[in-house]
Amino acid sequence: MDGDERATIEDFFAEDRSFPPDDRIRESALLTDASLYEEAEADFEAFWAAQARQLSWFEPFETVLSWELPFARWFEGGRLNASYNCLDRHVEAGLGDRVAYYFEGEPGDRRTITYAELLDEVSRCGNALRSLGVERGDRVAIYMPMIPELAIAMLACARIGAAHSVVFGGFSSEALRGRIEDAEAKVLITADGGWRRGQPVALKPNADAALEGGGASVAHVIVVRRLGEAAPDTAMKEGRDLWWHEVVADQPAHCPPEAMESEDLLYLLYTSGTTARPKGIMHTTAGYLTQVAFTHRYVFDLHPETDVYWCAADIGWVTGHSYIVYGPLANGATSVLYEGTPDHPGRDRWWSIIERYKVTILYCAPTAIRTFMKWGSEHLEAHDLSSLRVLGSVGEPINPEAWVWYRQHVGRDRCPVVDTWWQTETGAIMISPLPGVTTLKPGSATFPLPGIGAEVVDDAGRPVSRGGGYLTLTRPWPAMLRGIYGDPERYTETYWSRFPGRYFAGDGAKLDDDGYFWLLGRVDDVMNVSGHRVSTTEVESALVDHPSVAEAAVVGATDATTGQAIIAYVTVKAGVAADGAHGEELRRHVATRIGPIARPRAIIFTEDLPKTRSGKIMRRLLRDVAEGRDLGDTTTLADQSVVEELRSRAAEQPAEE
Ligand code: 7RM
Repeated sequence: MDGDERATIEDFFAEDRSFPPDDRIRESALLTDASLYEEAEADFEAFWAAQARQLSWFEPFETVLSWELPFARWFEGGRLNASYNCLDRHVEAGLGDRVAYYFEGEPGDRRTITYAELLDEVSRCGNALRSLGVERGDRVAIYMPMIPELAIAMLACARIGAAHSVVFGGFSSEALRGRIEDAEAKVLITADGGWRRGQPVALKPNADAALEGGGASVAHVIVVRRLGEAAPDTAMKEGRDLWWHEVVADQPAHCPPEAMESEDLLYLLYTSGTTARPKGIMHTTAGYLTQVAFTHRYVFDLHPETDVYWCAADIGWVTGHSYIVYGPLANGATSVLYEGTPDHPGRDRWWSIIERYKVTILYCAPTAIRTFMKWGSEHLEAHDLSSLRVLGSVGEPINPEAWVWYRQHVGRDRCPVVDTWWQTETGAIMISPLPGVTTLKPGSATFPLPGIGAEVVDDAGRPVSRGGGYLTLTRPWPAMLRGIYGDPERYTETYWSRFPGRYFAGDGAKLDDDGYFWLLGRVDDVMNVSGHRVSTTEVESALVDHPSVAEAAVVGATDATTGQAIIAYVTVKAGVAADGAHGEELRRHVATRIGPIARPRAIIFTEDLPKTRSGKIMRRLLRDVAEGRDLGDTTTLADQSVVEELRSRAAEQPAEE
């Protein structure tokens, strides 16, 4: 390129469809103009202070923000309790009979839990924890399936001022042990097991294994009886283990909430780094609650009196913490909570849930949407989805074609799709449209929310006004992580050192001519093809743009001539032939859609892609498969068999064209 410097990440994919907010949404939307953006730009601290005042405080805060880069303290001097904000204040306002959760278990069992009932249960659980010696400032580990007791346990911890550390129920006993030990948890709350694809899956044996030869800080284990007869051999250790229904049910239903300081630890959530020790991401009370409540209300245009909201994530992931538990409850919303998988007993389980509860807001991951695309739209068509009003997406870049499919088949062309970008570390949504305000472009998370500062910068940290680069955050925000538990240096080093004065999220992004943000995936995944820096997301979007493709994952494999060559793993829709001729057609399609430099060297057809439990494609594994390397640690993989399958397919591929 004539000695010119290459762009940090190049821009290939152009998407020109756009959707202004329609009248139906605008008629009742909380917000229909840019006033909130203007208010926040004029004085972002005053803006966040106004949001914080929407919470109930035992003591009002004195300062809004003290910022000693990279350490922020929000709303100091104030005292409040997260569980009080999620429960008591609604009951005191006369809303005790409002449904907090419609729970549906995978086998079809159902429970409706009102705010008054939830407050009752949380209080009993809080008293049970106190009776076992858990005090303000302690940590409690939680390892459970997606049942109401998981949310109850979290809120009970918050009520008595103990920080929870939820470990996703699909993780191994070693992962659980490591997290218990890092946090020095006093109590572990678990269950005999849960239901998955029609089968009982025991959990208590994993909890026992985690505590064997480790986890010495745990004095007691509380066990919810979820499987009952289906897990007949649940062993209970004398003196250590207690059944939830014995220790919780007998407690008084009054449990005074601790008046916590704004910056007291609310919870730890560990992110599984691929190689290094997991990082215990720290979230504190007031700033976190302020921003999750604010974003939940405005991003989904929540009308708590009438909406039925469903976030189909797992509570063990940050999306569940912020948008199944704290955000919706702080706003007095009615939510659906579903235990199981989308294909049990049939591939229309989600649509029957939406029909039954008349869900108005659905929030889920692109991986789910692409799976439904693969299965075919006939599973949706038999169901009445007319209650839906707003659709959300989170977890990965959503390819424009998947976005359009979601809008068309789930939203029946009537619902805005809000693509929400954020991380465990940010605690709450950062970049997202607002349904009544923003003109949507399929595949774009659009703009930073009011109060948020985000910029795309080049290798040298200079802001770019158009094109690709690194996504950075330019000022503190209330729900930001306060650090990595026990390791302040790692916090500074990991998030604040690559670009001085900026938080660097690890993601690539580009800005288009209208200033829209387009997320381009992790910068570690950016490929270098003959000196061109190509994002995996753009090639994947070009593949999913072909009518036969449901899902694609692209990686760069070492190549003697071009540095890296693009290898594409592709899942086709039901009924499409996955043969060599079709592979050729897809290679051509990518070259035409975004340019010859992005033409994959090989297309590998596959039924499934390796994904983490939260549904993110594991490109590292695919790179290893493509380059024939040993796979290393695959314990965070949702389905181990996928990799073996892929390895044998990759071996069938010719090395060169
Ligand atoms: C909420 C969550 C964070 C990473 C993040 C991105 C990716 C999440 C989007 C997205 C493109 C989105 N927390 N990511 N949302 N990429 N568009 N709307 O996922 O900590 O588990 O993951 O997920 O790479 O850095 S997380």
